[in-house]
Amino acid sequence: MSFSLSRLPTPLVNVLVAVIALATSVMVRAETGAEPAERWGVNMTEGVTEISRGVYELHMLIFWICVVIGVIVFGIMFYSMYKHRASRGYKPATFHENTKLEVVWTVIPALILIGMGLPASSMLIKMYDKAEDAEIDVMITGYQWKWKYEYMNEGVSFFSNLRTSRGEINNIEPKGEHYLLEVDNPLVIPANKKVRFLITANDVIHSWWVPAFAVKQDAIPGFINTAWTVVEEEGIYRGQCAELCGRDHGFMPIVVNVVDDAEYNSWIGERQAEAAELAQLIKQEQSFDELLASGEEVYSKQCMVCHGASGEGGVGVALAGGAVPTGPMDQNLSVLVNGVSGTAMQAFGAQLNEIELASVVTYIRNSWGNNMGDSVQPVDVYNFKQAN
Ligand code: HEC
Ligand SMILES: [Cu+2]
Repeated sequence: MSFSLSRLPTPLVNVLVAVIALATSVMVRAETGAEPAERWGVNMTEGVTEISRGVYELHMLIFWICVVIGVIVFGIMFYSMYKHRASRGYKPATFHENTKLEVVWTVIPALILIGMGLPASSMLIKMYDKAEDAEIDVMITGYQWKWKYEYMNEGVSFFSNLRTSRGEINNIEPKGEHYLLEVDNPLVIPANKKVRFLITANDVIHSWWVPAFAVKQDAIPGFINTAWTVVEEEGIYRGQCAELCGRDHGFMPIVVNVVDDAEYNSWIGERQAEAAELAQLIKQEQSFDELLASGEEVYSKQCMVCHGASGEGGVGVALAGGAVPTGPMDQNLSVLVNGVSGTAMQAFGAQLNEIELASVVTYIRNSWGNNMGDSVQPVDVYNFKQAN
C-alpha cells in the first residue's frame, strides 16, 4: 500500500503541518541573530543588549509562571476527572454561587496579573527612554523597498539595498548563506555607545526590527519614532522590515555592523571624505562619453528591473522611443528627480546623487535608438534640484 498524506487522520495532519511550520520559522529566525541559533532552538535568543536580555528574562519569567499555572490547573483537572469518574459512581458536588470561591478565583488571577504587569511595565519604561543622552543619532527612513541611514551630526547618509541576486531569488542559482538578509551598505555603529534611532518612512508604514537588539519600531510617514540601543558585542546583526509594506516587503533586510570605536571613526571619516569628494565632483564638467558609461551602470542597477535591458519596458513604460526621453530635458529631469506620483516610477532625487542622475538621464536619451545627442551636467541637476 502506498503512503498517502490524504489518508492520514485529520488531527495527525494538523500536527504535522504545525511541526513543519514551526521548523521553517525556526530556520528563518536562526539567521537573524549574530550567531546562528541551534537548529531546533524554539526559544527567543538573549540578544546582545541590556534591553534584549531584560526582554528575554521577562519572557522566561512569564513563561515559567504560565508553566506552573498550567501544571496546577491541568493537574487538578485530570486528577479530578480520573478520581471522580462516573464509572465509580461519584455524585458531583454542587457549589454554585459560592461567594468565597468566586472571590478567590477572581483575586488570585488578579494578583498574578499584577505580579506579571509590574516587571513588564518597568521593562517598557526602560525601553521607551527618549535617549536624549545618546552619542550618535541615526535617522532611519523606510522606502519601498530599502532603508536610508542618515548620521545626523556627521553629515553622512546612504541607502541600504538588498544584495541577494535575482538568480537566487528566482531559484536559478543556489541560495547563499544569508539569503534575503544581506545588503550592499550596512548600518555601522560602535559597540558600547548609546545610539539613538529616529525612525520614519517616506511612503508607507515600515518597521525597523533587529531581534538581537530587541529594537522593533514602526516607521510611519510624517512621524518620527525613537528607539535606542547600546550593543555590547561587536558583530554583524541582521533584521528585517516587520510591517507588510507592499510587493517587496521581504526584500528590504537590515544589516548592522557593530565595530569598535577606532573602526567606527575611520569608517565615518571615509564616508565624510567621500561626501566631500562628491561635492567637488559635482562641480566638474563631465564628457559625453563619461556620462554615457556611468549612466549605463546606473541604469542596469536602478532602472533595468522595470524598464528592461534595452529600454523595452516591463513594469515601467518603454524608454526606447519614449515620449519623455525624447522630449524636453526639463521634463526628463523632473520625472527622474520627482518621480511620477501614484505610479511605480519613484522619485530618484534623494536616492541617486547628481552625477548618477546626470549620467542616467544622458544615457536614456542616447540609447536604444534614442538619439537626442544632448547631455546634462551634474551641476545642472544640482541647480534643477534646488529650483524644484
Ligand atoms: C519600480 C519600477 C521602476 C523603476 C525602478 C524605474 N521606473 Fe521609470 N517608470 C516606471 C513606471 C511604472 C513609469 C510610468 C509612469 C507613468 O505612468 O507615467 C515610469 C516612467 C519613466 C519615465 C517616463 C517615460 C515616458 O516616456 O513617459 C522615465 C524617463 C523613466 N521612468 C526613467 C527611469 C529611470 C532612468 C530609472 C532608473 C533611475 C527608472 N525609471 C526606474 C517604473 C519604474
Ligand atoms: Cu517595509
